[in-house]
Amino acid sequence: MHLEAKMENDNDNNKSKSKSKSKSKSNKVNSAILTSKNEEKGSDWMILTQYGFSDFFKDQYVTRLREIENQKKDLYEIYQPARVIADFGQKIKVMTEDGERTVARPQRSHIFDQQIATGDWIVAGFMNDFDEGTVKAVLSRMTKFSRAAAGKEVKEQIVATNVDTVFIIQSLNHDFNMRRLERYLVAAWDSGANPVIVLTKLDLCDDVMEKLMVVYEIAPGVDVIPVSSFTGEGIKELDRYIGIGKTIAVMGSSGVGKSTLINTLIGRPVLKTQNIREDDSKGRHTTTHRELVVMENGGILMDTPGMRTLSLWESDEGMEKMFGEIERLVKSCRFNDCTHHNEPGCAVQAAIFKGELDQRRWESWKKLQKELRFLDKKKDLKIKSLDRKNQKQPPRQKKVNIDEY
Ligand SMILES: Nc1nc2c(ncn2[C@@H]2O[C@H](COP(=O)(O)OP(=O)(O)OP(=O)(O)O)[C@@H](O)[C@H]2O)c(=O)[nH]1
Ligand SMILES: [Mg+2]
Ligand SMILES: [Zn+2]
Repeated sequence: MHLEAKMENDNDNNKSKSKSKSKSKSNKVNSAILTSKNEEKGSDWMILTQYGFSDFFKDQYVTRLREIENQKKDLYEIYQPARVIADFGQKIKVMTEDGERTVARPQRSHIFDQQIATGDWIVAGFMNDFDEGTVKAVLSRMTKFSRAAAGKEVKEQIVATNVDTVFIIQSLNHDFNMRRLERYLVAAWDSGANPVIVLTKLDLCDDVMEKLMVVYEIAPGVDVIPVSSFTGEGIKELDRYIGIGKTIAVMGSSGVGKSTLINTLIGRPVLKTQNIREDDSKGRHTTTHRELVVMENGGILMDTPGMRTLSLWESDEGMEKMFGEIERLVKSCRFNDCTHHNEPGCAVQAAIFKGELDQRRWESWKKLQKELRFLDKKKDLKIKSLDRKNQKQPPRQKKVNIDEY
């Protein structure tokens, strides 16, 4: 069933169940009051462990829970740790130890100046078993995959959080684009997660070895796995990244076969998929929201909508990991302010001339650097304008009337 529809049904079911569950409700109140005590005793969190509730989050939860309980306004409010498993805009679907629930997206305020993204761990507050809950706190993240939001405003868009491995997907027939792949790799490294390149639609490709060589060249040290969801070839190779409580985010352009791959790994068609367009081989943006699916034998997979563009938000480790040799060359030019065009002693031009640096790779680095520098400037301007706004106007000088003397 499609998740949005399922969510409505779940709510209906919850409503109809609520009466019969009224007894268990009071138990739940008790169990929730016990929640904080459970942590101290070492609750086993059977379900949430499968969703990645590690000590890193448990410790934070215990601390935040104490703070929240100290400020508790409503005696009947129950607090639970929860993971964001799907984001529908105003409604956020979370997994708790008692199963799936819905919480409302908090309005931006001084408490919630941070975004909530799929993958986040939160402290959720519930008044009863069936109503929508509220977000009391967002726990610090282990990893965060961001991009610059589309549009004029300088804004970070958090794509996914608390991800261990990013499967960067490109298909071996269409959408085989190394410049795009470089972007994804930079963003993935910067997120703190481990990137793995997964090349799909192996059954439709006649020159796999050639394509693999091209990829190896731009991403040395990164695992590259060609697979076919249709024939099953290569799929077993992905097992090594899958583990209980480990989150894998599947990212790439529309139509490359992200949802199909997740369905293949799960073994059932849990996610909707759709043919790519015949005229231009582009995807149809079938997946519209981010969503976590847990595999029966452990492992968490996050499906994401195809991204049209991936504009970098910030980079420090990512550029170094991806273009380390260029960053070193640039520093070894004779002049500090070398523009790397035709200055004497330019290490970059020398490397290109000797065939040690690929011209396209150099162009790619320049483009990404330019983009990042432009973004930095825009961020600076934004900070300055916010500072100006926040700066209190100096108190007006009282006009001194000479007659007062
Ligand atoms: N031949 C072949 N086709 C595949 C393979 N994997 C996916 N496809 C097809 O590619 C098309 C797009 O697949 P999806 O899984 O919907 O692609 P997606 O990346 O999730 O796309 P969005 O949700 O739009 O981002 C479907 O028609 C799939 O059947 C594969 O390994 N081989
Ligand atoms: Mg999809
Ligand atoms: Zn130079």
